[in-house]
Amino acid sequence: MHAATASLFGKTLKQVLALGSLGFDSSVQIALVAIADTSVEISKRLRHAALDQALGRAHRHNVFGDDVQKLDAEANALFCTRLSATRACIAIASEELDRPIVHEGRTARSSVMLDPLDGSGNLDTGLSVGSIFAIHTEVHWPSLDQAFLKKGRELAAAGYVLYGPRTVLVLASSTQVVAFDLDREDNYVLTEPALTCPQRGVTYSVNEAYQDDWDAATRAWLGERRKIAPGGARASLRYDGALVADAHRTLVQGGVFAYPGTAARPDGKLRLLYEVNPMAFVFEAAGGGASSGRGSPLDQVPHSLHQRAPLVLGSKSDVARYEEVCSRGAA
Ligand code: FDP
Repeated sequence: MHAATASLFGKTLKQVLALGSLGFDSSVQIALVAIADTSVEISKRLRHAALDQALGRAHRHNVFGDDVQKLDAEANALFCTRLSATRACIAIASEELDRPIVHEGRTARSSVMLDPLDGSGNLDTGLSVGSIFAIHTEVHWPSLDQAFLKKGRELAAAGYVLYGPRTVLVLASSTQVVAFDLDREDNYVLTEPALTCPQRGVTYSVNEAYQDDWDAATRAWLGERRKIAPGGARASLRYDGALVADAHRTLVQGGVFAYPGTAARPDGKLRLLYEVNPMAFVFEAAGGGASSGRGSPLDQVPHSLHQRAPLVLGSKSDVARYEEVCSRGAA
């Protein structure tokens, strides 16, 4: 267990940040509090969404061509309003915004990237969804490129909120990962002082319906992985269809999550800045691995805000095996 965080069990997120235990500067702390407070609102909104008739389509598409749900739009507005109000935030980029929000003239230091409501295909059925965030910090007033088109490796913080039977906020610095549960008084209370991804796990998590469209190496890897898990155990398939839910299970229990590219979409579906990098940052800080086929996505210099990237996340041995098979072209 990480010595610095072992004694924090039961403390609130605000107390943990104020103690400086995770090493975040004040602009990151302020942004994190705004993100956490917004997620509490979203969690409540989700709980009563059917009763409030808040489910269903917003009848428009986002920059990716996705069918926007009413709750996607609402979650995005809640995050942007609260983050903008903190004044600690210089710029906000979101999966639901064509262009980032930029607060010119602020001396603030943090720029935030968001997937406000991930897995929104699960909304109508009441299954788990999430919010994903990542934060860069700046010393000087940045151009948009400087603010966002930086390697994921340079992130100051990243994490996600899982809205399931429990509302769980997972938060990573570059060296440690902690988790908080939302309590009855709507405080995030630390329940995992040092999350580490197990070195192996039986589960693989992938939308196998696309296998005919994967390249030969990915098909060979999955063919091998579905028969036998690392260590010789029998493999098991779990797929929730929401990245946050599938990644969280993989982080806690080990195994592997994959959203590879296909012939039609070589970069897959997941967005580098809003989904792939935040998750890769969490997994690597937790001792797991992340790959886009040729190394970690965190080492990729983004060329555009809305670019996509293939993603394999999970136990180190699983991710290493994926890279090995990809580097050979096929097993
Ligand atoms: P959704 O479209 O429901 O928002 O990138 C979004 C995402 O969900 C991820 O959360 C999820 O892992 C993936 O898409 C599921 O895509 P498939 O339906 O193609 O499996």
